[in-house]
Amino acid sequence: MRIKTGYIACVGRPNVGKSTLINRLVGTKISAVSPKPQTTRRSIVGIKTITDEDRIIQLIFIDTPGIHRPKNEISSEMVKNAIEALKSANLVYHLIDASEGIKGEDIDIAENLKLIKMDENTVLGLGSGTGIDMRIKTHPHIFCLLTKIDLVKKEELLPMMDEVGKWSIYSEIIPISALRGYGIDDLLKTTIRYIPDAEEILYPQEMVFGHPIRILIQEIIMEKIYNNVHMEIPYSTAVEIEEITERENGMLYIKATIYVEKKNQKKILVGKDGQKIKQIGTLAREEIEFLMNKRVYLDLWVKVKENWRKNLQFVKRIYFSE
Ligand SMILES: Nc1nc2c(ncn2[C@@H]2O[C@H](COP(=O)(O)OP(=O)(O)OP(=O)(O)O)[C@@H](O)[C@H]2O)c(=O)[nH]1
Ligand SMILES: [Mg+2]
Repeated sequence: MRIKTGYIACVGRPNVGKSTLINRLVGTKISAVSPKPQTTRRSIVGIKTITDEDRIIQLIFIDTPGIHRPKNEISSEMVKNAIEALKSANLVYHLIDASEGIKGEDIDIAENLKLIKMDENTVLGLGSGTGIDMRIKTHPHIFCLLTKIDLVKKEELLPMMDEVGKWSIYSEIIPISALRGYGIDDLLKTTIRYIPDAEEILYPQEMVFGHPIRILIQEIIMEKIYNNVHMEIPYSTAVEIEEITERENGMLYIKATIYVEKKNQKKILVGKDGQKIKQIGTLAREEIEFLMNKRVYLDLWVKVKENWRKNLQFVKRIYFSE
């Protein structure tokens, strides 16, 4: 039996479709998606295991926070977390949103990726304050994925493919639409060609989510907030899962606290007569029930924690510890 396995890090600017792609590749929702940039706050590991007659292939995808210029403790930790994911990668997908065209930030990321391909010891500076000493062992191949091609005409796509080709960084350039599923089979087939042989697979075959279940629940609640609450408020929101208990009747009891930074944000999040928080709770509960195939009681609390985004200890506790 031949075994192949490897880590594939998915990086790019915020909102280019990294999480949508990861969900599509592993075949189920594991990472939050929203139209707002900076939805993903920590790297999320999703696993796809393909078995056929004579081989097992395990692809370990790492979704990462969008790389941007950080403004506070949480965004700087997010960018560091994204860059850390490159350290273990055998292959990197650099996503560029074709519907928006190539931006300066895409070029900055590409230039930094070029360094990790070539140098043993690289200090990556993707955004100020994020210089990270890389000590690359893997020298990953890098694919350019031009995303959201369902929104782009062919005449517009071809010049973009030419342009990124000139950068001489990418082993492959593949246009995709993660939303519609275009180009995904081609991407998977090509990916498998670049994944090394291995002695054994790293995760059990049936596993798709590489973290404790608490983190999946946190992602789901966060996603409902990003998609249902007014403009800036999701950015001031943090979700902490405090308890998950299986009750005797088989029901899962989940207690979560949603932190906001100011009193008036709490008012908006709770809504008139508690309508907003109830809507978020219902949407999140339905999705958790679907994913876990269990009845769920979701107990949501809203608390104010002033300026938590600048509180490194708090940020680490909620998002960067397992
Ligand atoms: N039309 C179209 N929209 C897409 C596609 N892929 C993603 N989107 C949309 O783009 C938005 C951002 O998608 P995400 O997957 O959250 O993007 P991301 O790169 O993970 O964003 P961050 O986590 O904020 O860095 C969402 O509204 C998606 O529905 C696509 O192939 N076509
Ligand atoms: Mg994301």
